[in-house]
Amino acid sequence: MMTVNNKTTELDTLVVGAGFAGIYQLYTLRKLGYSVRVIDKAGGVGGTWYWNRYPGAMSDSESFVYRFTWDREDLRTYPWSNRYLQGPEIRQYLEHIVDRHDLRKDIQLDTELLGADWDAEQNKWRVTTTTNEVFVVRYLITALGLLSTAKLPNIPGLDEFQGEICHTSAWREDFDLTDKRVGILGNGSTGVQVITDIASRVKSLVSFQRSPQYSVPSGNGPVSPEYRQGLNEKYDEIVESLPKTATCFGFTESTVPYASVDPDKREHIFQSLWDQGNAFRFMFEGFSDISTNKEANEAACTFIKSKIAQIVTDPEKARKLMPREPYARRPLCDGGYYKQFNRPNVDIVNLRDAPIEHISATGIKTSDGQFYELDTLILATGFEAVEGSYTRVQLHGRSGESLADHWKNGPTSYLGSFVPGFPNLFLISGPQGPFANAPPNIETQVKLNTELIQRAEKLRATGTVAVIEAVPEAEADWGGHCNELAQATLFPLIPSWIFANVPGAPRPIPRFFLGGVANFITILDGVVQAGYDGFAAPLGNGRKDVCNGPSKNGSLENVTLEKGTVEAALA
Ligand code: NA7
Repeated sequence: MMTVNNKTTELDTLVVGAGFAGIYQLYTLRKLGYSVRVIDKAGGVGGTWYWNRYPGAMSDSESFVYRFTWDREDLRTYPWSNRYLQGPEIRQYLEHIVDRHDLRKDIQLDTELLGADWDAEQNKWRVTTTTNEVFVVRYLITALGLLSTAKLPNIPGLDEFQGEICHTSAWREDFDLTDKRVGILGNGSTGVQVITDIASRVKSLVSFQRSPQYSVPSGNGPVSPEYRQGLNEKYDEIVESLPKTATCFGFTESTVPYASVDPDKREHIFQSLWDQGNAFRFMFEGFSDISTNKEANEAACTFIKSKIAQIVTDPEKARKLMPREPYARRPLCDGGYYKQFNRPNVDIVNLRDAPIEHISATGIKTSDGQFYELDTLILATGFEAVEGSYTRVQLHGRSGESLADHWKNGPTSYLGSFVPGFPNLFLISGPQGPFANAPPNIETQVKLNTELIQRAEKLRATGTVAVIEAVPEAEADWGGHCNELAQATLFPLIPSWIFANVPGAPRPIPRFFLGGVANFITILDGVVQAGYDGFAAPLGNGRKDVCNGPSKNGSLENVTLEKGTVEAALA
């Protein structure tokens, strides 16, 4: 029998994941003098952008806000040339940050987290990885990403397909689509980007769509040196404004309800949003209630549908591309998606009209008897979102309960990061954290983690053992608050990765805090001011009624809830 000699490494903190979150967390903790290492299963930094190398991969947050805000000099000097960053540019940017701040020496690549167990005697996590190294650490910070476990479709015959097949998050760079007959499953953000990018160079492209979606122009294009200069001059102002907004996309969300606007001006507002581009602007900058009020939402739907009808010349293709649902998913934007369907080599199959019957060695057969011969099948079928990032690892808390077991009734946390029974564990972008532009959103969470660790370490220096642990009531209160906020929107009307469907639960459970970053920060301030409300003593005050305290002020202010709309639709 072979004996494996494990190497044990003791550290203050282990961070798992070398994307935006892991990199910033490493930076903050190292600056404070703590011993910290980042591990990542990838062979490079970048997190989600390391893996998602599919054609057309682009962030749809604008370039000026898709970066760290804490390095003001770099904000002004790092070059970028378009309104949005492509995937490779984001990887290069993160590589640059890692080098600029000399972080690479504490990043250990090709090392996958397998599991971790809380040792209640030592108050430490014992972490196992795919290398033979065991980490014994006081703090374990998981920065695994919201969307990192690929979701593969369960379609009869998928395994029989003899052509090339690839999920977009496992894209091989030698995957050549030139002159191929390509089928693509999925038309979320990823599918829309892939279709737009490859339509012109493949022999044929069939987009198999279960739920056609609303997409608006991104408005991508080069930025002028004058634009960049102007931006540089007001970067401080921009950075300070971001946490005062709900989505942190670099604009201020409207406070004007649709119904209050003169009917003659409404169309003009939609048109100017369409002309300007950007999905989140379209949903949140023109009117305050597109995502919360049925009439406002229907108006946005009608506007986008009229654009689809204008752009797509074949009425049958246009019919199939028309969304049949409210505009209540993560909003999408594109660089000319709908017009790709005017190409003779591009077609759409609406799977609600004709579901897939099976996949064979050579293609896809739908229930209307059609057979689509394919050389290549692209799966743009999304991710096991949020808690799905944790299903492949074994994390056991104080009682031995696994995180997966803890979430058997739905993914929950306190403040998006803390789970009772899992002391000194921090989930960056964990369940029920804010839904917003990732880098600034992550910065807020990293700052909170860092502050809590400092507080615990100060207590430890005085001889007081203090773990950072949410009390169960805080988690329950937070979950209730997230649910209340979600029900005040139209998002629960649509099954999407924003919600988890838990068997037996009366309604889908929100995977996010939909109250916006500004309100989230107000809540965090309230938590801190109240003596670390909702965290167990001695670090916190151990209070139970977290959301009834000063933090309650942070509810979604602009929501105009149509009472009963969501309940009725879900009944
Ligand atoms: P999404 O947004 O979850 O989209 C997945 C797409 O795949 C969506 O169109 C799904 O249709 C479709 N899908 C999933 N399973 C199937 C099966 N079995 N058959 C047919 N179609 C299927 O993932 P993305 O990767 O596009 O985007 C994820 C986020 O990453 C994105 O929003 C950014 O924030 C970054 P459905 O809608 O479920 O009918």
